[in-house]
Amino acid sequence: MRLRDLLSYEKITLQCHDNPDADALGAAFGLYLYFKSKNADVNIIYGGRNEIQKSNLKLLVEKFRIPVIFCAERDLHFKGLLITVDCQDGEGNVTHFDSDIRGIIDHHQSDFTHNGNKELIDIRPELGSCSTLVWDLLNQEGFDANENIKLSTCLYYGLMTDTGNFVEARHPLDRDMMESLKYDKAFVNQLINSNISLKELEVAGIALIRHVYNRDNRFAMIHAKPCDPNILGLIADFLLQVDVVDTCVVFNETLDGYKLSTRSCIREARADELIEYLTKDIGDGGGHLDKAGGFISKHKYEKLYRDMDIDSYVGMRMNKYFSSYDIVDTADFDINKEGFEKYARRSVTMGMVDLSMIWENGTPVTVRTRAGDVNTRIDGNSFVILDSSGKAYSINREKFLKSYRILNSTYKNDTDYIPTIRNRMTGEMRGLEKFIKPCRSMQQSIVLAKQLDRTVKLFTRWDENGYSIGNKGDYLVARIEDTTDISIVSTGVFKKNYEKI
Ligand SMILES: [Mn+2]
Repeated sequence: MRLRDLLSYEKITLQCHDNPDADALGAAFGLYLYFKSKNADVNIIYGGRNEIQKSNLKLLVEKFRIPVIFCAERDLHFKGLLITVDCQDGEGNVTHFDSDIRGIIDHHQSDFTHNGNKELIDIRPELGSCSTLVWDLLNQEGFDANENIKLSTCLYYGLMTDTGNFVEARHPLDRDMMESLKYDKAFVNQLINSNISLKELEVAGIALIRHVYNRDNRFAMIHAKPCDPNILGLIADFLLQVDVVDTCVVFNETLDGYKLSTRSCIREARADELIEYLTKDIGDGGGHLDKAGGFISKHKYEKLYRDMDIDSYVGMRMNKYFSSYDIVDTADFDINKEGFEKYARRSVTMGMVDLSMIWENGTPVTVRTRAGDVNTRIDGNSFVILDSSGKAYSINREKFLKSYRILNSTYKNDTDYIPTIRNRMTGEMRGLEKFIKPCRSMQQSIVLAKQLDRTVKLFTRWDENGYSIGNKGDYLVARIEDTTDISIVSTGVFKKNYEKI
């Protein structure tokens, strides 16, 4: 979708979901300002039973004069194009309004198939907020959100509240936006401090009293009454501070599903992995080692767990999680006893970047790809390699020239994010694409590998705190020169890159 292509419509209506939140308002406001700057006839609306009530949202709308109109009536027809923002028509929290033609700008997993005009639909469930999506669309049109502090603050606050304080902001675009927006810090602080109503304080209090504790696996869980999703995170943060609680999950029901928030303070269980386990096949989730959040779709839940209430389900999955894996710690793991076999690595095309081509020596930089960030400092010898899954690694010039050959073709990025490089001193960001050259490993490297028949958590010596997880079917791969250097390779990547010898 390109926003400039929508300018041909004589009238544009941006519809937020009922009870709009900061993300819906921020995203709609961004679109509104762009269309307005092009002299389009544009409005922001929402329907439902209630006008905005939350004090932080009222503050936001009033202070920034977001021109949002509440439509209590249902039988309305909107001329021209109606775009649902941060939502999709047919969802429980979206009042249906009639219109000539429809579009969607949203970041929610869709339960529907949309047969409409592709140019009018942009749905990206991988993004933490709809504000991020709009920010990206605005950037494509050269519309800089930082030129309007009201807008930059709205987008920032939208992402912040939709991702539980950035905990669930896991797409590189989310981080790009978060790091580059120049927002009104004092005002965001004011918003943070008018986040909870007295009613919600009571909900949180009752929730804490009604905790369930599991002694065997040292976890606690809470089923809270309906409340703003942000409050789940607050309850979970509090719950984790209890001395006998190592991990916890707090959840509640929404119109079309359940919101969940997980926390962990132990090395053996990551909060982001817990949330993935709890939402597997029925929703999605993500976050960090210590904090994460996610969503279960009622529609999908009913299909798989019709006879189980949500409390039993969460308790069952939590217990199952703790008995679902083995631990491999490379510090005391004897590879010779484990039935590893020899494989040769096929030569595959990767990408390389000579960082000294970009900025001068001494510059601290972050290379960002879909698979994560790599921090390094440019020193004349610093190269970065992007492997076939898009993951970046640092490598020095000498080592690179010894083992790789640069190819005479162009590098193809297969992910939904174009790699970037950021100067951590100045904040300047550049697209990496034009600096990437394809390359290929010259040596055939031999490894020892073993396919997993059960989930494994791998603890390595270079990652003191975290672990990487290998699922059934994945491979443990050890370098033949150093058998304590073990990593996990997914089934698909392994089959593509290795062959048995
Ligand atoms: Mn949202």
